[in-house]
Amino acid sequence: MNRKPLVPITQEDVVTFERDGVVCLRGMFDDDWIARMNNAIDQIMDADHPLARPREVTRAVGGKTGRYHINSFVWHWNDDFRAFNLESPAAEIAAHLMGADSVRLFYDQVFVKEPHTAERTDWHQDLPFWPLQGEQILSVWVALTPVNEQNSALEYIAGSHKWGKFYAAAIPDKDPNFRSELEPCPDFNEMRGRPGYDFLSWDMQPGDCLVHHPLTVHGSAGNFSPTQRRAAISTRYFGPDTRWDPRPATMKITGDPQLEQGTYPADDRVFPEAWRA
Ligand SMILES: O=C(O)CCC(=O)C(=O)O
Repeated sequence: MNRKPLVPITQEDVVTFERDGVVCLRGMFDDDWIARMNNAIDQIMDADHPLARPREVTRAVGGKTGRYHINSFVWHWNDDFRAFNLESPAAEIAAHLMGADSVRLFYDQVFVKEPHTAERTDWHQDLPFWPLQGEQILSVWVALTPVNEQNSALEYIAGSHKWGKFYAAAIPDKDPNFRSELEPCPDFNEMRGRPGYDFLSWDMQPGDCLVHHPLTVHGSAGNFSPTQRRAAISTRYFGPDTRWDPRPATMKITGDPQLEQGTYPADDRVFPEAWRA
């Protein structure tokens, strides 16, 4: 299993990430990581563990058996996820793109859309529901299966991380208790074709990844493939400029870190260091 990215990250990748708020990096993870993590996903999807945080949505296409499974903070109870977050190239990729000499793991999240799943991932930004602030925060979304327009490729709106917007947090199971005073994130499907909205999306192979800024607006459609699962792990990392900011309506962190508002979240138990130059 590779520790370093299989392909060098170029200055052009960094410029693209800073300009668009997202970059697609090809062929970064070897086949062993892909096989190990696909297997790990099969293990955790139906696991009955006290720390599991599954969210299930079954909105199926035409009477079929769709399933959208999300799970978060899996590394706390699964060694494959722990290794993936701390020993795969993901952490170095994160450090390189945020220009940091060290990164900590924030958390991991699994997104599996089985064939025939109509549920979309609504347009959203990530940062509004995270108890953090700073510029050195990002996600590495690693494709574990082929990904394309039919089976729920992720879509981004280029440059939206620079709009100065901070939309209300949206969560996929639409928890009615999760309230916010912030402006709701619009349905950007209505903006397609309008000037100023550049929608970005990529067909991907297992081992490719997307790296996105936490204010970049993104979402995905359902999985309309009759056969092809779409599975990805999105690992979130932060660098030294990050500060703890547990605002109202931000998500609960597994491990319940005890941190002072405005400090660097250097809690090794909850946010372990994942990479250092
Ligand atoms: O995979 C998806 O559909 C959603 C991913 C996402 O929102 C994220 O990684 O931040």
